[in-house]
Amino acid sequence: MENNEYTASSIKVLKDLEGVRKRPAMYIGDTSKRGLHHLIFEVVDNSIDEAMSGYCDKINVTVEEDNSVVVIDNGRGIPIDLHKEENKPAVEVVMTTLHAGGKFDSNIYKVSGGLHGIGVSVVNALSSWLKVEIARDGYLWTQSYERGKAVTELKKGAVRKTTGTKVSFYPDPEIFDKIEFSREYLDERLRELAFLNKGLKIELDFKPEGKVESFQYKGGIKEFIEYLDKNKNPIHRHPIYINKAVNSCVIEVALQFNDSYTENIFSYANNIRTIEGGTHLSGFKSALTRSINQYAKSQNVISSKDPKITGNDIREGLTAVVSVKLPQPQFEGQTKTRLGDREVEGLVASVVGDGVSEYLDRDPQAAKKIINQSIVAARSRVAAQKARDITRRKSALDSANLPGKLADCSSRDPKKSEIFIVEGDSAGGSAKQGRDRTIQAVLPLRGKLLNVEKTRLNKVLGNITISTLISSLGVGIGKEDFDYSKLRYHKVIIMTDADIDGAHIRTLLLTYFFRYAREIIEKGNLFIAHPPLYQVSDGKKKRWAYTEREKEKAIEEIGGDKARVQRFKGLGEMNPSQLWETTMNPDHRILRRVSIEDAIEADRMFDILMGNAVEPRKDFILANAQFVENLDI
Ligand code: 0RA
Repeated sequence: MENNEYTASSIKVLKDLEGVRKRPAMYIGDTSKRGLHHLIFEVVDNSIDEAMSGYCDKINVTVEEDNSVVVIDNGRGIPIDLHKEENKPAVEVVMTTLHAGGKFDSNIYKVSGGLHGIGVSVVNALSSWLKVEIARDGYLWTQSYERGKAVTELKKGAVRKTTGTKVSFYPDPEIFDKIEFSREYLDERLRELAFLNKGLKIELDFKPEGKVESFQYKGGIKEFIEYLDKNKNPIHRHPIYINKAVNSCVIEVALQFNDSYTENIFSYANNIRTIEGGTHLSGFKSALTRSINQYAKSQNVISSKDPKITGNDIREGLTAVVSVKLPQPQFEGQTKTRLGDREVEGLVASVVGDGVSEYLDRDPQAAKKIINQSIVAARSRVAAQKARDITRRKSALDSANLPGKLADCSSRDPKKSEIFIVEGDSAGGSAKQGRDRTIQAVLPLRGKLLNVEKTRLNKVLGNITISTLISSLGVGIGKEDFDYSKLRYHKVIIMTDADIDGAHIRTLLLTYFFRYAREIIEKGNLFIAHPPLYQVSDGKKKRWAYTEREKEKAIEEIGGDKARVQRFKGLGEMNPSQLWETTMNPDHRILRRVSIEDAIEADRMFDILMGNAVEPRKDFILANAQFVENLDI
């Protein structure tokens, strides 16, 4: 009987993990870059759980030369005692059963194994080998697995006084497209985790590049703010920092105002980025609005002619991080990244209200600057509203009233339609003649495009080039006006020259989309055209080359000595049929889709590119590569 039971449960375990191998995407999202990195983050999340419960203060991540991974923490160690029902050591159950972690676990702020965490057994199932080493109960214990199955017993080794867990694994090449980790990708998430878990030391030893990095922030998210705003000018010295535990909820908030016009709030629940916001974020916003208004009123600084200060006014130039930790967070929304727990809203609002009011009372000079900035924002909002009304009247967003420069397509189906945003009139002319006019619209941009990063909304709207763009796309601008559902083309393609001016215009356009029409990027509608770099010919045969390698190949094919190589400088050098053939024809063109992989880095990048700090701009080319991925050939 005993024996039978044991066998039955083993079979169930086996079936579980086989399911993971059959449908890995169900557990880790995909089997490309993101899913691969998820394996490391899953193991790290388990260590983070130990840290959040106060048992661990150091995590080491090593990526070896061969891209195997080692994660070491100094937590309590995975329990090794016998699990009665399964008749196996607890660690083996944790490693070979889906979501087994929770059963043993007393950690209250768990992230792993929950809705987002997948459980370390999934990492085991998707690794060709995995080895766990545990220091616990006075000894070192080890067990090895292959593709999710134990291949050794749990072995008791040398005497050890310390505690901790070491998990080493190699992602299974049968599952993953490519086994190669990206240091930048790991870097960003590990740094973020270190900010969110004050004092925790996380080390990344990335052997393929011979680079070791250490993240530890005694100031927690206060230092996160300083990191985010490195290239901005704060209007008061130190971030406002609030850290309080109420009931079983830990609330940590840091905020600082700078002289830019953008709002930049990152919210988290149990270290998970809540992209869709939720109750913690709304509690934060309402408390901030209330405290600032209350203070302004008490100081009698608002004249009767001034408009009422709204939340949006206050949040102009605000950078904030809102991080809450709670026992069982409820995640809602399309991507399960909105915190749903109702009671959190009031808790955060009361903690933030007290904290902000106290700060304003204590530092009247900073308070004055913050209030002033809000008043100016409110005034220019009213001015912007007027400008917006004018823009709307001038160029109503229906197709009957599109800007003159736009050569529209005949299709009215956004799913099939594309718009090429082209630099300069001559390239614009070629594009208009060369295009497929049923589905391709062309908008030539003339004159200087406004640097939206340095400009307030009403001025952005007054700028003729931007308003032509907005009315062509059909989407409107500004927090209240933007409407994705009105987008008239589902492929928005930026087509600029491959020179410095082209790069500049492209960056300005990207900034506009990032700041004012981010949904177009997020939904995957923004692309960059990729004209060829060279033409190789012998006078008769002609080849286009898009990369250095293609150029070499073309030279070979055309016959070495006879081949003449011409570098393409501008789109204007192509006639309409060449432009169509090389860059616009959906059958052979290369489009690169613009993506925002990491909003934190994207934001910093646009500050660097467009903001005031000159020095970091040198990194431009490097950083830019991150946001544009090859796709859609
Ligand atoms: C189950 C229960 C406990 C800890 C862990 C798992 C644990 C898992 C991992 C994975 C990597 N590092 C880890 N550290 C701990 C709780 C142990 C207890 O109550 O003593």
